[in-house]
Amino acid sequence: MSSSDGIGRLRALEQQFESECVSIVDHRSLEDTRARYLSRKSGLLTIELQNLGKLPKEQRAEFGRVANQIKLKIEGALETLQTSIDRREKQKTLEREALDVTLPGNRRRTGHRHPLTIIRKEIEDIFISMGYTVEDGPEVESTYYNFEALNFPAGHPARDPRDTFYVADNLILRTHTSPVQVRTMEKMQPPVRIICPGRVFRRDALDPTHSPMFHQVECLLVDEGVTFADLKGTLERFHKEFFSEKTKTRLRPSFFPFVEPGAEVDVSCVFCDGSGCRVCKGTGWVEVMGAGMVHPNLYGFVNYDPEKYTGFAFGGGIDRYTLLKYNINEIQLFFQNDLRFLEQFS
Ligand code: 2U9
Repeated sequence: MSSSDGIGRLRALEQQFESECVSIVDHRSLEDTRARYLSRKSGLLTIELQNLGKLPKEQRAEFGRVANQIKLKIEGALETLQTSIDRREKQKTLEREALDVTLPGNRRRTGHRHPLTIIRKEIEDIFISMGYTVEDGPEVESTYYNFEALNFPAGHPARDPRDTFYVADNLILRTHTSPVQVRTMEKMQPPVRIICPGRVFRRDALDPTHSPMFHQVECLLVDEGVTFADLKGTLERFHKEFFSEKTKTRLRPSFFPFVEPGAEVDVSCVFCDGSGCRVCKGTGWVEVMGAGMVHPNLYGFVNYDPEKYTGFAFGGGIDRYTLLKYNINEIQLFFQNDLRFLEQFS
């Protein structure tokens, strides 16, 4: 093999490399080309250099010099290509992953309280600020706590299975939250100052203002020297806090087995301020609660001394207070879970 043949092959290789360079467009083609020319075992240029020893001695130096020159040239060209491919890939990634920070964000749908929960908490907060605590009790209740201990005589119509949901002979779904008060009195001596919010159940037909399941809040205060004036003052303060300072409260005589005397509680109409409208049917007043002084008979059931203690109690529907507060006329809306309705109360 003559030196000029050898160098000719080297130059041909150099040209072949140069023409191949245009097709190097990514890392893969770059590495393929690098391997084809420079791989340690089978690179085209490596093989030429391995054949160096077969050349006549005097030609080896020249051949070696040219081969190394071409090797450096190939390495340099690949290095430059590598840099520009890297830059191009990086640019592509940036374009692909570009964020337009001016785009409107996705609306996050967060949950919120049910209107009845909002109002229950509002009522609780008012009573807590007046020194009451909140008590809870079972929804499935014995007829003893729901009726007997509350002075309902045997055969009272409220005990009838047409009015009350029976689970077993002496077991019912509570018809009011009053059993919680009896249970609390059993556990502690006066002074007692509690409110009891919760679900209650009555066999009422569905209509815009009635539901077989609704929510009550009842209040009980027992201590020495508690009078009807304390009851009136507490009701007045509560309604002013809940509706507005303008709200007036009035009591009308009424009867409930567990209080004596008993009263129905009206507030001046929150919509017309008492001048008469559709909600108050022109009377200027809306009924919101029942109330009274705790019947002395009840103290016998819970071992309180009726000579020493007196107390007042009252109760109303949380659903009714919510209807009035938000000017809604349909109790069913609270239980249908229609988001178009519920979303208005966040
Ligand atoms: C005990 C003693 C007395 C709570 C009272 C009422 C009158 C009353 C109803 C109004 C509308 C419930 O939601 S409603 O159907 N409540 O009329 N509740 S006095 O009296 C008690 C409670 C517990 C131990």
